[in-house]
Amino acid sequence: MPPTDGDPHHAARLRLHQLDTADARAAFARDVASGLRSSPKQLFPKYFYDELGSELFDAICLLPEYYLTRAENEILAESADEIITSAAGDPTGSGSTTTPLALLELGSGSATKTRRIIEALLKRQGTLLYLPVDISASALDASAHALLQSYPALHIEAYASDYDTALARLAGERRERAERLLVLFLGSNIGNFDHAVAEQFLRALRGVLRAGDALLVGADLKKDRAVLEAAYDDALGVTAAFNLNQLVRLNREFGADFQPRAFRHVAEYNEAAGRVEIYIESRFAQVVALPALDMEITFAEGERIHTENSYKYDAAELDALAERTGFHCLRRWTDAAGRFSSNLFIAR
Ligand code: AVJ
Repeated sequence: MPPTDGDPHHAARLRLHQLDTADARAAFARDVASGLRSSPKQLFPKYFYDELGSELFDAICLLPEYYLTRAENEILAESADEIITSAAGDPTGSGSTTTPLALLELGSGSATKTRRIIEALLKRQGTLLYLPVDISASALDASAHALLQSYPALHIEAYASDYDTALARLAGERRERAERLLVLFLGSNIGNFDHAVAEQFLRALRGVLRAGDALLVGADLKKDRAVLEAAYDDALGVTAAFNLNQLVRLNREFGADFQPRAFRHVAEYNEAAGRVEIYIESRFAQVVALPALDMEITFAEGERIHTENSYKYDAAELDALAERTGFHCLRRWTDAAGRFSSNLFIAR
């Protein structure tokens, strides 16, 4: 461990904004009630990430079948310097483009992969302002302290929030900032969005940026069904636990009586739609009570709750996505096995 800097709680270098509080719980309750009343039933992936859910996702990233994290980490370890010089509009790497970059990350989680980018930026400009946004306050708090411990020249302004709330807040603050921005949207987080929503989201993000700002988008690539389905239904059952944990969360937060063992995890590649679909499937006919929402939910045998989509892309789709949303895809890096892509979008 590096020596402490006389500020063990990092108070001077950390500001943590909790943007979602009372409203967030009411919105969660509304989403659950309407999602479980609709047909087919659905729950939203952002609700996977309670404290246990965030830990289970970190475990997923270590699974042999879940190649995405390792592939993206390989790209970032190999090419962080090149990514930074391209993002800074400084292809020779001479540092001649002197305006420092600030780093905004959407869905930062444990921010392990981000270290490669942070190190490259610190090497280039000496200090760095890092603005992580994550729905999980616990993950945000833990990762911020770990990063500040590692990097004495780092300052962090963290937002515990969903993306929309954070973007609305950052839009106001962007105007006052002199730095150029590099935005990270890593790990195939964009894969949770339907195509139309992904476009809307990138346009909203573009609205927060200035021309020349950069966005690094991590996107998983289309590939063999067997590889994709194994990545989302691993042999140890960690992804199943991650998915079914959403029922455990409903038990805790809304007094529901879901029996996780009465359901199974399903992951199917829908090749026509280009996405892996994740479901919670009822093993038999049953009725579940949700007292806090004053609801009873009936399941037929085999009936499913759709909990997540994970879209897979190809290069042409990513280039087109950039053009349609006010960006230009300047460069794309892939891992040696060609499974995953890191795409550098520049705001036009
Ligand atoms: C966090 C959305 C990138 O889709 O690969 C992993 C979530 N779900 N295993 C993904 C997830 C099941 C993950 N993202």
